[in-house]
This record gives sequence, structure tokens and C-alpha cells, in this order.
Amino acid sequence: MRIDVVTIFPEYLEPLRVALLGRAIDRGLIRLDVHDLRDWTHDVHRAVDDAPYGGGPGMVMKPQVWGEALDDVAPEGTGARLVVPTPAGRPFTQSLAHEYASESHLIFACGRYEGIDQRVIDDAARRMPVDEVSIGDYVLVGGEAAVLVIVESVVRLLPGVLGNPASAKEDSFTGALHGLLEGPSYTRPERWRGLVVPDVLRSGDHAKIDRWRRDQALIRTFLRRPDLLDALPEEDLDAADRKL
Ligand code: 6GU
Repeated sequence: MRIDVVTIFPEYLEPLRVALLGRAIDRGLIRLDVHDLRDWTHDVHRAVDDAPYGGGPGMVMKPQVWGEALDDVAPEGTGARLVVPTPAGRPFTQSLAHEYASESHLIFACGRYEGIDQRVIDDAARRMPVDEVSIGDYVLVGGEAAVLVIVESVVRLLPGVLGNPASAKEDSFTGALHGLLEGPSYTRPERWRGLVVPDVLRSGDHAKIDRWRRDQALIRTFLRRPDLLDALPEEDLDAADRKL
């Protein structure tokens, strides 16, 4: 998979070269190119923003600079998908992460200030799929931190990136728990600071352990994310779930 990021703060994306993602780059599973948007400016000040039409606070990123940058990074017919992080976007979810993991080329356009001139997005959409996405209901200063989040969630789904592919399968939101939050985990020692590991986990009774884990997932989801329980298809609940 190819990943391009266009930003006015290329150094902000350096963490993508660390740990799991860094190893995926070194092993050739992904190719990551980070571009400085100011390389496409032509004026001495290398200006990327201007005052908004209609007035109001903040600055809007100029269309000409972004237009030339995207023409170079995503030439017509390269089969790329453009992702524009914005708090005004549609929610980024695990299911969108799976969609992105099946793409051959992702391009991220990081806006700062009050955003990018909308015509940049409308123009790009004439030749490639474009998603404006949000990573949650809070406001960041720019799209860079969102790109770190999105790329990490996508790359870990690529074949060969995780040491143990079962880890990706059993995540909350997909796999065995299917839309429930994962319950608590424990390792040795059995007693630590007066707190003990639940007996059932040391019982060796795997049917009982599975049932206990499922109950913990249901309880935690009920308490923390009742919206996820409401969204669960009725047939995903078994008789024991319903009793809980
Ligand atoms: Cl994707 N970008 C920005 N700037 N703020 C956000 C966001 C994205 N998602 C939530 N807040």
C-alpha cells in the first residue's frame, strides 16, 4: 500500500516511522511519503492561507496551492483515495479502517486553520473518491494527529503487519466480540496489592471462561457505550446474554 500525506508540518508525521508502522515501512509492506504543502507555493512568503469570504475569524487554506499539490501527488487515474480529516467529516470507524486497508493508495490532505477552501475537495472528487472524516466529537488544531490515528488503525489490518493476526480478529468492534467492548485482562501474579485475578480465569474450564468474558464485555458495554448495545442486531444476543 502507498500512503502520501500532504501537510505544512511534515515533522508531525514522524511517529508514523516508529514501532509497528516503522517496521511495516522497513519490510516494504507500505510506502510512506510525507510532503510539505509549502513546496507548491510560488510567493516569497510561501503563503498557504487567506481570509475567509463572508468574514469571520481564522484563515482558510488557499485552493491554488492545494490544487497543484494534489495534481502532483494524485495524478488522474492513479487509483488513489483521498482522505481529508476534519471535525466536520463523517465518523471514522473500524469498518472504514477495513475499507481503507483494502485500498492500494491513500492520500491524506491535512488542513490547518479553519479548513481548506471547499473547492479543493469538490475538484478532487471529480477524479477520485474523497472522504472527509472525523475521528471524534472534539476539535483538534489540524488534521495531522487524526492522520496518525487513521493510518495506525489501517496499517495494523494489513496482512503480515501484526505478529499475531488473531489480535486483529478479536478486537472490539469486529471479530469474536462483534460490536461489544473487550472486558478486563489479567496476567501474573495471582494476587497483586491485595487484588486477585477472578477465579474463573484459573479454573481451566474454557466454556465457563468464554461465558464469563462475554458477560464482562456485555456489562462493560452497557455501562460505557449503551449506544453500541442498542446498535447490536437482536440475533447477536444468545439466551444467556438476554438473562444478564
Ligand atoms: Cl479528523 N480533524 C480535526 N482538525 N479535528 C478533529 C478531527 C479531525 N476529528 C475530530 N476533531
